Amino acid sequence: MRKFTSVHDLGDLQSALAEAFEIKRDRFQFTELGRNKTLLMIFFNSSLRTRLSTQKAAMNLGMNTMVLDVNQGAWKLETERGVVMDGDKPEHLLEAIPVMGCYCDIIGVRSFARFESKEDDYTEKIINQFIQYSGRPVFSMEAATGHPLQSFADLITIEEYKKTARPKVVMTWAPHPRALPQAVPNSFAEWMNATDYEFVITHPEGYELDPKFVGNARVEYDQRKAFEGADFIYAKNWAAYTDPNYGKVLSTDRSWTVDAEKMALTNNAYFMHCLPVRRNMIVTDDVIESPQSIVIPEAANREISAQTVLKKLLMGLK
Ligand code: AN0
Ligand code: CP
Repeated sequence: MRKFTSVHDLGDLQSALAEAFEIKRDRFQFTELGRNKTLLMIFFNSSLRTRLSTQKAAMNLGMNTMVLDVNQGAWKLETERGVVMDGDKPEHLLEAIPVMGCYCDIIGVRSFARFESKEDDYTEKIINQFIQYSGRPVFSMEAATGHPLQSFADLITIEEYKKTARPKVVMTWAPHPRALPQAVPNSFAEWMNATDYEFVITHPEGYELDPKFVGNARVEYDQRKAFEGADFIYAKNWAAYTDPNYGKVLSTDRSWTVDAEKMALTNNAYFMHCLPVRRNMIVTDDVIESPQSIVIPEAANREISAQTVLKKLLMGLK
Protein backbone atom coordinates (compact mmCIF):
# COMPACT_ATOMS: atom_id res chain seq x y z
CA MET A 1 0.00 0.00 0.00
CA ARG A 2 1.36 3.45 -0.98
CA LYS A 3 -1.25 5.71 0.60
CA PHE A 4 -4.23 5.50 2.93
CA THR A 5 -7.05 8.02 2.69
CA SER A 6 -10.06 5.78 2.00
CA VAL A 7 -11.45 2.27 2.47
CA HIS A 8 -10.57 1.59 -1.17
CA ASP A 9 -6.82 1.85 -0.43
CA LEU A 10 -6.93 -1.26 1.77
CA GLY A 11 -7.75 -3.71 -0.99
CA ASP A 12 -10.01 -6.55 0.12
CA LEU A 13 -11.76 -5.35 3.29
CA GLN A 14 -12.35 -8.81 4.77
CA SER A 15 -8.65 -9.68 4.54
CA ALA A 16 -7.71 -6.29 6.03
CA LEU A 17 -10.06 -7.06 8.94
CA ALA A 18 -8.49 -10.50 9.34
CA GLU A 19 -5.08 -8.80 9.42
CA ALA A 20 -6.35 -6.41 12.11
CA PHE A 21 -7.60 -9.27 14.30
CA GLU A 22 -4.30 -11.09 13.77
CA ILE A 23 -2.50 -7.98 15.05
CA LYS A 24 -4.91 -7.69 17.97
CA ARG A 25 -4.12 -11.29 19.00
CA ASP A 26 -0.42 -10.41 19.30
CA ARG A 27 0.54 -6.84 18.51
CA PHE A 28 4.26 -7.51 18.94
CA GLN A 29 4.68 -10.18 16.24
CA PHE A 30 6.01 -7.72 13.63
CA THR A 31 8.56 -5.73 15.66
CA GLU A 32 11.26 -6.27 13.00
CA LEU A 33 9.17 -4.81 10.19
CA GLY A 34 9.64 -1.19 11.26
CA ARG A 35 13.26 -1.39 12.41
CA ASN A 36 15.21 1.72 11.34
CA LYS A 37 12.07 3.14 9.75
CA THR A 38 10.79 6.52 10.87
CA LEU A 39 7.20 7.71 11.06
CA LEU A 40 6.60 11.46 10.94
CA MET A 41 3.22 12.61 12.24
CA ILE A 42 2.17 16.12 11.20
CA PHE A 43 -0.65 17.81 13.09
CA PHE A 44 -2.33 20.96 11.82
CA ASN A 45 -5.09 20.35 14.42
CA SER A 46 -5.43 19.05 17.99
CA SER A 47 -5.60 15.36 18.82
CA LEU A 48 -5.55 12.98 21.75
CA ARG A 49 -6.46 9.52 20.38
CA THR A 50 -4.88 9.76 16.91
CA ARG A 51 -1.62 11.07 18.30
CA LEU A 52 -1.26 8.43 21.01
CA SER A 53 -2.72 5.41 19.21
CA THR A 54 -0.74 5.95 16.00
CA GLN A 55 2.50 6.49 17.89
CA LYS A 56 1.83 3.36 19.94
CA ALA A 57 1.04 1.40 16.78
CA ALA A 58 4.33 2.53 15.23
CA MET A 59 6.26 1.53 18.35
CA ASN A 60 4.60 -1.92 18.28
CA LEU A 61 6.07 -2.32 14.79
CA GLY A 62 9.54 -1.28 15.96
CA MET A 63 9.42 2.12 14.23
CA ASN A 64 10.86 5.41 15.40
CA THR A 65 8.34 8.23 15.56
CA MET A 66 8.54 12.02 15.31
CA VAL A 67 5.60 14.31 15.94
CA LEU A 68 5.31 17.86 14.67
CA ASP A 69 2.54 20.21 15.77
CA VAL A 70 2.67 22.70 12.95
CA ASN A 71 0.97 25.40 15.01
CA GLN A 72 3.26 25.02 18.02
CA GLY A 73 6.93 25.63 17.45
CA ALA A 74 7.15 25.23 13.66
CA TRP A 75 7.16 28.14 11.22
CA LYS A 76 3.69 29.22 10.25
CA LEU A 77 2.99 27.77 6.81
CA GLU A 78 1.60 29.51 3.76
CA THR A 79 -0.49 27.06 1.73
CA GLU A 80 -1.52 29.18 -1.28
CA ARG A 81 0.67 29.46 -4.39
CA GLY A 82 1.24 32.93 -5.80
CA VAL A 83 0.91 34.73 -2.47
CA VAL A 84 3.40 37.56 -1.81
CA MET A 85 4.68 36.28 1.50
CA ASP A 86 4.97 39.60 3.32
CA GLY A 87 2.58 38.59 6.11
CA ASP A 88 2.92 36.42 9.23
CA LYS A 89 3.87 33.15 7.47
CA PRO A 90 7.64 32.68 6.98
CA GLU A 91 7.56 29.31 5.16
CA HIS A 92 5.65 27.76 2.27
CA LEU A 93 4.12 24.30 2.39
CA LEU A 94 5.73 23.55 -0.98
CA GLU A 95 9.22 23.67 0.61
CA ALA A 96 8.15 22.31 3.99
CA ILE A 97 6.63 19.12 2.53
CA PRO A 98 9.67 17.81 0.60
CA VAL A 99 11.92 18.79 3.53
CA MET A 100 9.76 16.74 5.91
CA GLY A 101 9.96 13.87 3.43
CA CYS A 102 13.79 13.90 3.72
CA TYR A 103 13.66 12.93 7.39
CA CYS A 104 11.25 10.00 7.42
CA ASP A 105 9.91 6.94 5.63
CA ILE A 106 6.15 7.37 6.16
CA ILE A 107 4.09 10.50 6.85
CA GLY A 108 0.77 10.82 8.69
CA VAL A 109 -1.15 14.08 8.23
CA ARG A 110 -3.97 15.62 10.25
CA SER A 111 -5.46 18.58 8.42
CA PHE A 112 -9.16 19.31 9.03
CA ALA A 113 -11.55 21.01 6.64
CA ARG A 114 -11.07 24.76 7.00
CA PHE A 115 -14.54 25.70 5.71
CA GLU A 116 -12.97 28.56 3.75
CA SER A 117 -13.41 26.93 0.35
CA LYS A 118 -15.58 23.87 -0.22
CA GLU A 119 -13.56 23.10 -3.33
CA ASP A 120 -10.23 23.16 -1.46
CA ASP A 121 -11.70 20.95 1.27
CA TYR A 122 -13.41 18.47 -1.05
CA THR A 123 -10.43 18.16 -3.40
CA GLU A 124 -8.32 17.41 -0.29
CA LYS A 125 -5.88 20.13 -1.29
CA ILE A 126 -3.56 19.84 1.74
CA ILE A 127 -3.12 16.06 2.07
CA ASN A 128 -2.91 15.68 -1.70
CA GLN A 129 0.06 18.07 -1.71
CA PHE A 130 1.75 15.81 0.84
CA ILE A 131 1.02 12.82 -1.40
CA GLN A 132 2.36 14.67 -4.45
CA TYR A 133 5.45 16.41 -3.04
CA SER A 134 6.74 14.43 -0.01
CA GLY A 135 8.09 11.44 -1.94
CA ARG A 136 6.80 9.24 0.89
CA PRO A 137 3.73 7.08 1.53
CA VAL A 138 1.15 9.30 3.23
CA PHE A 139 -1.80 8.35 5.40
CA SER A 140 -4.69 10.40 6.71
CA MET A 141 -4.96 11.07 10.43
CA GLU A 142 -8.20 12.96 9.55
CA ALA A 143 -8.02 15.11 6.48
CA ALA A 144 -10.66 17.52 5.14
CA THR A 145 -13.23 14.96 4.01
CA GLY A 146 -12.33 11.70 5.73
CA HIS A 147 -11.06 10.01 8.87
CA PRO A 148 -10.37 6.46 7.68
CA LEU A 149 -8.32 5.33 10.71
CA GLN A 150 -11.39 6.10 12.82
CA SER A 151 -13.78 4.25 10.53
CA PHE A 152 -11.49 1.22 10.38
CA ALA A 153 -11.45 1.12 14.21
CA ASP A 154 -15.24 1.55 14.21
CA LEU A 155 -15.64 -1.38 11.84
CA ILE A 156 -13.33 -3.59 13.93
CA THR A 157 -15.43 -2.68 16.99
CA ILE A 158 -18.76 -3.47 15.30
CA GLU A 159 -17.34 -6.82 14.12
CA GLU A 160 -16.39 -7.60 17.73
CA TYR A 161 -19.74 -6.64 19.26
CA LYS A 162 -22.29 -7.59 16.60
CA LYS A 163 -24.75 -10.34 17.53
CA THR A 164 -26.12 -10.95 14.03
CA ALA A 165 -24.38 -11.29 10.69
CA ARG A 166 -26.12 -8.21 9.32
CA PRO A 167 -26.60 -5.68 12.17
CA LYS A 168 -28.61 -2.50 11.76
CA VAL A 169 -26.19 0.41 12.16
CA VAL A 170 -27.63 3.91 12.56
CA MET A 171 -25.49 7.03 12.25
CA THR A 172 -27.24 9.97 13.87
CA TRP A 173 -26.45 13.67 13.72
CA ALA A 174 -26.47 15.28 17.17
CA PRO A 175 -26.10 18.90 18.26
CA HIS A 176 -22.81 20.69 18.95
CA PRO A 177 -22.06 24.39 19.49
CA ARG A 178 -19.27 24.69 16.90
CA ALA A 179 -18.95 23.87 13.20
CA LEU A 180 -17.36 20.42 12.87
CA PRO A 181 -16.05 18.79 9.67
CA GLN A 182 -17.93 16.06 7.79
CA ALA A 183 -14.81 13.89 7.79
CA VAL A 184 -15.94 11.40 10.44
CA PRO A 185 -19.50 10.88 9.11
CA ASN A 186 -18.25 10.79 5.48
CA SER A 187 -15.74 8.05 6.24
CA PHE A 188 -18.10 6.11 8.49
CA ALA A 189 -20.67 6.11 5.68
CA GLU A 190 -18.04 5.09 3.13
CA TRP A 191 -16.91 2.18 5.31
CA MET A 192 -20.44 1.04 6.17
CA ASN A 193 -21.22 1.01 2.45
CA ALA A 194 -18.30 -1.37 2.01
CA THR A 195 -19.99 -3.89 4.35
CA ASP A 196 -23.28 -5.74 3.97
CA TYR A 197 -24.77 -4.24 7.16
CA GLU A 198 -28.11 -2.45 7.14
CA PHE A 199 -27.04 1.19 7.29
CA VAL A 200 -29.28 4.17 8.09
CA ILE A 201 -28.33 7.85 8.44
CA THR A 202 -30.57 10.24 10.35
CA HIS A 203 -30.19 14.01 10.55
CA PRO A 204 -32.30 17.18 10.44
CA GLU A 205 -33.11 18.59 7.02
CA GLY A 206 -30.25 20.69 5.69
CA TYR A 207 -27.56 18.32 7.02
CA GLU A 208 -27.42 16.09 3.91
CA LEU A 209 -23.92 14.72 3.31
CA ASP A 210 -22.06 14.39 0.01
CA PRO A 211 -23.92 11.66 -1.97
CA LYS A 212 -20.52 10.20 -2.88
CA PHE A 213 -20.17 9.07 0.74
CA VAL A 214 -23.84 8.41 1.53
CA GLY A 215 -23.86 5.73 -1.17
CA ASN A 216 -26.63 3.19 -0.62
CA ALA A 217 -27.48 4.30 2.93
CA ARG A 218 -31.14 4.91 3.77
CA VAL A 219 -31.60 8.51 4.91
CA GLU A 220 -34.38 8.89 7.51
CA TYR A 221 -35.26 12.37 8.80
CA ASP A 222 -37.26 11.01 11.75
CA GLN A 223 -34.61 10.14 14.35
CA ARG A 224 -36.96 8.01 16.47
CA LYS A 225 -38.03 5.98 13.45
CA ALA A 226 -34.38 5.47 12.48
CA PHE A 227 -33.55 4.19 15.98
CA GLU A 228 -36.20 1.45 15.90
CA GLY A 229 -34.54 -1.95 16.02
CA ALA A 230 -31.00 -0.54 15.74
CA ASP A 231 -28.10 -2.70 16.93
CA PHE A 232 -25.58 0.16 16.91
CA ILE A 233 -26.11 3.90 17.37
CA TYR A 234 -23.20 5.93 16.01
CA ALA A 235 -23.56 9.58 17.04
CA LYS A 236 -21.70 12.48 15.46
CA ASN A 237 -22.16 16.15 14.81
CA TRP A 238 -21.24 17.74 11.51
CA ALA A 239 -21.72 21.15 9.96
CA ALA A 240 -23.86 21.59 6.86
CA TYR A 241 -22.40 20.32 3.58
CA THR A 242 -24.89 21.59 1.02
CA ASP A 243 -24.71 25.04 -0.56
CA PRO A 244 -25.18 27.83 0.36
CA ASN A 245 -24.69 26.67 3.97
CA TYR A 246 -21.38 24.80 3.63
CA GLY A 247 -19.57 24.82 6.99
CA LYS A 248 -22.45 26.41 8.90
CA VAL A 249 -24.21 25.38 12.11
CA LEU A 250 -27.90 25.30 11.17
CA SER A 251 -29.23 23.79 14.38
CA THR A 252 -28.23 23.10 17.98
CA ASP A 253 -31.59 21.46 18.68
CA ARG A 254 -31.13 19.32 21.78
CA SER A 255 -34.14 17.20 20.90
CA TRP A 256 -31.54 15.38 18.72
CA THR A 257 -29.30 14.55 21.73
CA VAL A 258 -29.00 10.77 22.21
CA ASP A 259 -30.73 9.95 25.49
CA ALA A 260 -32.02 6.87 27.34
CA GLU A 261 -35.58 7.31 26.07
CA LYS A 262 -34.39 7.11 22.44
CA MET A 263 -31.97 4.27 23.16
CA ALA A 264 -35.01 2.35 24.52
CA LEU A 265 -36.43 2.32 20.96
CA THR A 266 -33.45 0.28 19.73
CA ASN A 267 -32.66 -3.41 19.85
CA ASN A 268 -30.62 -2.79 23.04
CA ALA A 269 -28.13 -1.02 20.77
CA TYR A 270 -24.54 -0.32 21.56
CA PHE A 271 -23.63 3.38 21.67
CA MET A 272 -20.59 4.54 19.68
CA HIS A 273 -18.81 7.88 19.20
CA CYS A 274 -15.32 8.61 17.90
CA LEU A 275 -14.59 11.02 20.81
CA PRO A 276 -14.00 13.72 21.89
CA VAL A 277 -17.67 14.04 22.80
CA ARG A 278 -19.57 16.88 24.43
CA ARG A 279 -21.82 15.32 27.08
CA ASN A 280 -25.44 16.42 27.20
CA MET A 281 -25.10 17.96 23.73
CA ILE A 282 -24.32 14.81 21.69
CA VAL A 283 -25.23 12.20 24.33
CA THR A 284 -26.48 12.23 27.92
CA ASP A 285 -24.26 11.19 30.83
CA ASP A 286 -26.37 8.11 31.55
CA VAL A 287 -26.14 6.76 27.97
CA ILE A 288 -22.39 7.25 27.61
CA GLU A 289 -21.86 5.70 31.05
CA SER A 290 -24.25 2.79 30.42
CA PRO A 291 -23.04 -0.79 29.86
CA GLN A 292 -24.16 -0.41 26.21
CA SER A 293 -21.62 2.36 25.63
CA ILE A 294 -18.56 0.99 23.80
CA VAL A 295 -16.74 4.27 23.23
CA ILE A 296 -13.65 3.13 25.19
CA PRO A 297 -13.10 -0.21 23.36
CA GLU A 298 -13.80 1.76 20.15
CA ALA A 299 -10.98 4.18 21.02
CA ALA A 300 -8.74 1.25 22.01
CA ASN A 301 -9.18 -0.18 18.51
CA ARG A 302 -7.55 2.94 17.08
CA GLU A 303 -4.22 1.33 17.95
CA ILE A 304 -5.21 -1.74 15.93
CA SER A 305 -6.44 0.16 12.88
CA ALA A 306 -3.31 2.32 12.88
CA GLN A 307 -1.03 -0.70 13.25
CA THR A 308 -2.73 -2.54 10.41
CA VAL A 309 -2.37 0.48 8.14
CA LEU A 310 1.25 1.13 9.12
CA LYS A 311 2.09 -2.54 8.58
CA LYS A 312 0.63 -2.39 5.06
CA LEU A 313 2.53 0.85 4.33
CA LEU A 314 5.79 -0.63 5.66
CA MET A 315 5.30 -3.71 3.47
CA GLY A 316 4.81 -1.37 0.51
CA LEU A 317 8.30 0.13 1.14
CA LYS A 318 10.14 -3.13 0.55
C1 AN0 B 1 -13.15 16.65 15.25
C2 AN0 B 1 -14.19 16.40 14.15
O1 AN0 B 1 -15.37 16.43 14.42
O2 AN0 B 1 -13.78 16.17 13.00
C3 AN0 B 1 -12.29 15.41 15.46
C4 AN0 B 1 -13.01 14.15 15.71
C5 AN0 B 1 -12.13 12.96 15.71
N1 AN0 B 1 -13.81 16.97 16.48
C6 AN0 B 1 -13.71 18.17 17.06
O3 AN0 B 1 -13.10 19.06 16.53
C7 AN0 B 1 -14.39 18.35 18.39
N1 CP C 1 -11.23 10.18 17.45
C1 CP C 1 -10.14 10.95 17.23
O1 CP C 1 -9.58 11.01 16.14
O2 CP C 1 -9.70 11.62 18.33
P1 CP C 1 -8.56 12.72 18.37
O3 CP C 1 -9.10 13.93 17.66
O4 CP C 1 -8.33 12.96 19.84
O5 CP C 1 -7.34 12.21 17.69
